[in-house]
Amino acid sequence: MTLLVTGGAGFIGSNFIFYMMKEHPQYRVVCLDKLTYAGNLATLAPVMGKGNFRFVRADICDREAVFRIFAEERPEIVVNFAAESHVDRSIENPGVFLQTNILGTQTLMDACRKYGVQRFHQVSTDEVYGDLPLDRPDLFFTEETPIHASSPYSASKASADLLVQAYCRTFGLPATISRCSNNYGPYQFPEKLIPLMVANALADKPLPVYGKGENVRDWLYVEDHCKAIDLILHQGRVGEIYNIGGHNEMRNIDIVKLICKAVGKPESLITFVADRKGHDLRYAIDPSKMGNELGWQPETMFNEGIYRTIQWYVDNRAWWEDILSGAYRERQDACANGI
Ligand code: NAD
Ligand code: TDX
Repeated sequence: MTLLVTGGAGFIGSNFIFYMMKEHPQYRVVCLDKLTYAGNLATLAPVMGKGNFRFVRADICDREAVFRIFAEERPEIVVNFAAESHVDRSIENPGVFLQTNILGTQTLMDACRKYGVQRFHQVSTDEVYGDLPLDRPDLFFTEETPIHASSPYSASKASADLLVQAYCRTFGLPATISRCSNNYGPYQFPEKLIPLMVANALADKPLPVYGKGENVRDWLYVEDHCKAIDLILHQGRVGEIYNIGGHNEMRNIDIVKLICKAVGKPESLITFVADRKGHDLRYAIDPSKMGNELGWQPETMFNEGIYRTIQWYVDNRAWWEDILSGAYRERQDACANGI
């Protein structure tokens, strides 16, 4: 079985590669990644030398390169994590989000059609549903909730989802889609809330909380997301959407205060800054389809996972300091061309 993972040098994709190589040691795993600012080849060091792993630097929008890799590897399963993923960047510069997240997905699906891939899985997000009000804790996103994107990022992910459904219906592409809530864990790029706050706190820098910090996110430990995708690939029904989340709603301000406490820094570092434009108020996933159909349940509770994660960033300073200094880009640009 050959599994092609796009975006595997990023946060969730790398965790997924580690998970799949541990759970399915007989699989060949090919990682296709452009190594944008968000991709870090050093993250993949634990698997780089393995005989059943190959890294290819390529852009999912580059039709010729994508088709060549499919011709060489003939993957049975393709999981698409490759995306521009940061909402704030999509507000500054939407174009590349439309290019990668929509047209890149189309290019991959065209290659899947040509080479008869058995399963194409699109890693989507709960952000395609828009947001929920703060004063209605009884409301959750189900798979039937209408798409209602708020940011250029979520609009691009929603567009890709519509295209996946269209390819499934029109061309019979054997596709599935998962929509997960906010992930946390090791190897998350230090522009996202949790790693950014840990890095800033450790350096005694201000902790920029948007607005009043009352926005709510539904946090899931990254390995639970990886396990859910593995289940969908092997037991999920083609043409279906699966919501993934662990009922772990937290206000941003409470997470930032928890981080201050965990690393022994004063809450006076917290600085309230201008709110994100169009800032979604609350995300909350109803994951009952994953539980009822596939028997999936999150294994890592937030109280345990968040401290393990904070400790990982404390113990792996070199990983994120290399990113903050920009050294990782120079090194991988010098060595990764043509891999
Ligand atoms: P990330 O930004 O950490 O990683 C993205 C990876 O994709 C990087 O390695 C980058 O180099 C690669 N990439 C970007 N453009 C590319 C292109 N054109 N061609 C090939 N590779 C390219 O993202 P992440 O947080 O790991 O998210 C992965 C996926 O999961 C995304 O599709 C995202 O929408 C989705 N998702 C993320 C979360 C979350 O909380 N992080 C939650 C739900 C869904
Ligand atoms: O400096 C910050 N201050 C702050 O208050 C940052 C970076 C974020 N925030 C807030 C904004 C959000 O309410 O924290 C919350 C989380 O922000 P992000 O880490 O940027 O994540 P979010 O916008 O919720 O999107 C994430 O989850 C869904 C991922 O980045 C997406 O790729 C995924 O689809």
